Amino acid sequence: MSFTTVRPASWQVCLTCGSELLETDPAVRCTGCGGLLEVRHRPPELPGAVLRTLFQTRCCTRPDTTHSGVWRFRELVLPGATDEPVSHPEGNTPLLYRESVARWAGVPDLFLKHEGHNPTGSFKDRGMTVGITQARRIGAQAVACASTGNTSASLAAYAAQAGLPAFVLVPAGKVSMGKLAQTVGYGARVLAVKGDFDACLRLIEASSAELGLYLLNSVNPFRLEGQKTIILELLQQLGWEVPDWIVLPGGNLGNTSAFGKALEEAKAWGLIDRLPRLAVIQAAGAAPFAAGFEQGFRERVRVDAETVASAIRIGNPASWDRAVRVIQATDGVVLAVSDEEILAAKGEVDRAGIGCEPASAASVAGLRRLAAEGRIDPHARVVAILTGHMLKDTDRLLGGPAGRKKAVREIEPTAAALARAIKRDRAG
Ligand code: AN7
Repeated sequence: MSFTTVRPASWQVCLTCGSELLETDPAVRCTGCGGLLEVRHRPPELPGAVLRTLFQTRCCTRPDTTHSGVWRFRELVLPGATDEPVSHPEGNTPLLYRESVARWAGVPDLFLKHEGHNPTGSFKDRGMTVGITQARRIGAQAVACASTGNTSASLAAYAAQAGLPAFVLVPAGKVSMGKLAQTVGYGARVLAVKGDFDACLRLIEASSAELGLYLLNSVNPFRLEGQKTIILELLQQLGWEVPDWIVLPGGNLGNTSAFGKALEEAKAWGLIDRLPRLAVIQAAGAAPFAAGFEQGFRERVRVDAETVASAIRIGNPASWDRAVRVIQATDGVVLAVSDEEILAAKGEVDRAGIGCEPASAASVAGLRRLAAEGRIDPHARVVAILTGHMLKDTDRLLGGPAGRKKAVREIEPTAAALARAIKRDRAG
């Protein structure tokens, strides 16, 4: 299409061939070349300082969609949408400080942005409220995704709210019970594919259009518009003072892409005056992007993924091209950490009384290593993103049946047995 008159509030552009599509085009990829799409907005009419005040006044208003941590920023998310969004509401997640975690990471000025406080327990809700709102706008009859678990739980919840049938493909036997239970409970149809996540995504991408399913994986650019608000909200919480680094886990690289877009727009539109650097952390057994970074992104890397952090067990990240641009634009780094480092970081976050799922702890594990190696200055202000709630993946917490027996001791219902047990524990 071509724009002969005034541009609409938003439109889509293919990042590979530059073709432009209407904002309401239902295609999830470029219809010409198959490239990834990006939503572009006309710059807001209000200057940055006025926007900041507007966002602030919406924080403590009526508990409706204005109050949502996504739709509070609607001018930067989906400015042309006039219909009421499908919102829980979501977002408004805390920015936490815990001295013990900061000390362990080696960076005293560390905040943890806990996206596990979203309605279904992960950051995915921020993307899904926009994705499902867009599904409604284009008249989708059913929605679908491939998932390592969190996307499916979120899709199921928002599809239920919108009254849309939802279908999810998950790698058989590789998704935590909590995430599966959520997905089933919200009423989605779960199809366990005998293959890994990458096979699930390939399958649903190839078949969704033919089956009449609107695809809501993060290849869908509207998901990313919602996930941008993690950045907008944390900047607002910091009084729009830009941190030096933002550290996040990387799997399919949707968040990495969304974060970069949010930051570049925030700078272009006068909300902030400089960009922070991004550090993307992958699990060593699922680290194609870290391998790509090491070789200057000369070529796209794919691996067979394996890690305890099941949420990021992804070997062929869909948003690769977008994420490469973001690392280059923010002078970012990409690092792989071992499962042992991830579990050690999770232990620290859990014992600080916060808790998170293993994939989330990758950000804290990576930060510790980057600080120890001098790649992040210990005096830097850092925000690390915790992407999912502690209860999302409890399989590791109790260490299987044997570990559970040790962690949760059974006693007789007598005062003597109770006293004995407590004495023993206090003695260490
Ligand atoms: C807790 O649910 O891909 O790099 O299908 O659940 O934006 O993909 C989950 C990803 C990090 C990685 N932390 O984010 C899915 C899925 C948690 C996650 C990631 C995921 P991206």
